[in-house]
Amino acid sequence: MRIPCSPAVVWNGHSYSFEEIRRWARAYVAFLESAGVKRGDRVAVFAETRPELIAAFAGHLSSGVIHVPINTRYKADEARHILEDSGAVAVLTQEGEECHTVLDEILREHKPPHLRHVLPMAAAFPSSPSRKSVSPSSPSKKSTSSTPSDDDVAMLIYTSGTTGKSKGVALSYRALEENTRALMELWRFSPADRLVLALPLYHVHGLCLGVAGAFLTGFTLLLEERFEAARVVEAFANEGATAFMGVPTMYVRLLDHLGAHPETAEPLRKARLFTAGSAPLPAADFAAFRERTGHAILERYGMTETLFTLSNPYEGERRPGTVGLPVPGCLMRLVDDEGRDAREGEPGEIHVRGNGLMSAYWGREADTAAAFRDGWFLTGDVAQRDADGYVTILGRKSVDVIKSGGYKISAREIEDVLRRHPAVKDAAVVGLPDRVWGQRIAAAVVLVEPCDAEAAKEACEQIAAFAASHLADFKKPRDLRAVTELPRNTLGKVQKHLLVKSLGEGTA
Ligand code: MCA
Ligand code: AMP
Repeated sequence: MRIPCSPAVVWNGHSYSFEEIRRWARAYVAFLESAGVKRGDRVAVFAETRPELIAAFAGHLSSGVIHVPINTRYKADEARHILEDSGAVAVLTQEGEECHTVLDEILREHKPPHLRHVLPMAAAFPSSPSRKSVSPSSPSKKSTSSTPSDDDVAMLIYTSGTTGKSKGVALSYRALEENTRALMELWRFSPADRLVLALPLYHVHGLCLGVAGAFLTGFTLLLEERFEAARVVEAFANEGATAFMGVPTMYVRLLDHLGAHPETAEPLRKARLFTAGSAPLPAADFAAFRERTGHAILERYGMTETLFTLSNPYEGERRPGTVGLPVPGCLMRLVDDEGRDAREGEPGEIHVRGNGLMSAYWGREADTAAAFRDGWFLTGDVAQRDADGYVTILGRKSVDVIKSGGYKISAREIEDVLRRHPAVKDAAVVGLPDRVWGQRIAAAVVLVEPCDAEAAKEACEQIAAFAASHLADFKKPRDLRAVTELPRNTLGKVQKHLLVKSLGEGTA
């Protein structure tokens, strides 16, 4: 991927040009080479957002090292799984951060077998991006690795599914470049744009549409370590921001902020574009945002395995509650339970072909084969199509896949953790509807020893604390209750829709 020569990143008031990022990336690649890291090796990044992460991604892309970002909220078990499963030979980390402490814990307990290097940020990058080199190798020396080819794996992004452990989605250079370019063109991004990027850099939403988008288009990233509504507004008021991409939870928070400080809506009116994705944007929030800012949020749909496949138009109607039409280079079918194309207005599973399809689930041939039928990727999402082609997402085939705050969460993974607690005989996890988070995690547990209400409450507190110590905060059950038994059908399968009802009504 060619990296342009214009302003690249603004961070804490400092501006870094693409040339500076490129130089930084070259020095970093030389540093990796001096550590024996080769093309095709996996290098994990387990550190909070900062400009070095942009340079690390650029360095990995330019040298054929496979980029493996790890969610910075992860606890030791979760991060260890990614390090082991990806076979990462090195991990980039920032001393003093929580991720570094988690990494220490992982290394203390049992070092992932392939992991040879822990790369502290300070050693991997010079203190100033304009400094020439920090490595024994010359930064100007041409990389010993040959240029990666389009079909090489550019990155492994871990995502949850219906099974317990997350899977590494292998995305090629071609998928990354072609799909991102299609979206950038569709949404008219240009070097004149300044995108407020407060999305995490370990998922494709922020990494592809944000960072790779900037690499391909040459726009400027107004980079934020984390999302804060006030900072987003500030970027539009004082830093020339033109665009923002967010998950629906961020828009809920922005709306709350605009409600509390109505005067801050004015600078947002000047913006060029607001996009939303990763979870359904409620039509009411679309309407409220339009009323406050004059902007119709452009909602689109995607998935780590397929990248971004459906989008409302840039020009033309952005229809609330829908995810629009296929992105150029993508095809979509809606397939009913009988395997036939669903009729207009009828529900069907979204099957996708297109420029952003993953190469494979890393090291999982059977899972990869099961995810495709005749070259179509089966998303598990259910939708319907209007007469004029607009697609409305209706839900998911599996209740075991939960989206909370834009994060995909496996109910099974949480259940597996709950069942490891000695007081738990059985457990079931569901997502309950939630205005802010989209879905909120709730759990019902059957205790090993039946007990009175007071003792059950105490046991639940202990189980919740146990879950919280093993799971990232966003996976932690927000509501955990003891029940005498789980509702099961005659085949023994937990009837989760009944649990959604009883936990939602507080009757479980
Ligand atoms: C945090 N809290 C929650 C949750 N997460 N409560 C309920 N449910 C949750 N899921 C609570 C915390 O416990 C804390 O509570 C308070 O909220 C603030 O937590 P914090 O972690 O600081 O929240 P945050 O950092 O502000 O995070 C909210 C967020 C974040 C910014 C919306 O969730 C986020 O960045 N989401 C984006 C994920 C993403 O990029 N997804 C894209 C995947 P207390 O204050 O009581 O301690 S890619 C994808 O989906 C496809 C391809 C696509 O189409 O894009
Ligand atoms: P992830 O695995 O994190 O990439 O999440 C992908 C999933 O997010 C999709 O399969 C959908 O269930 C959901 N998703 C993404 N965008 C939207 C959207 N605009 N509306 C509804 N669901 C969405």
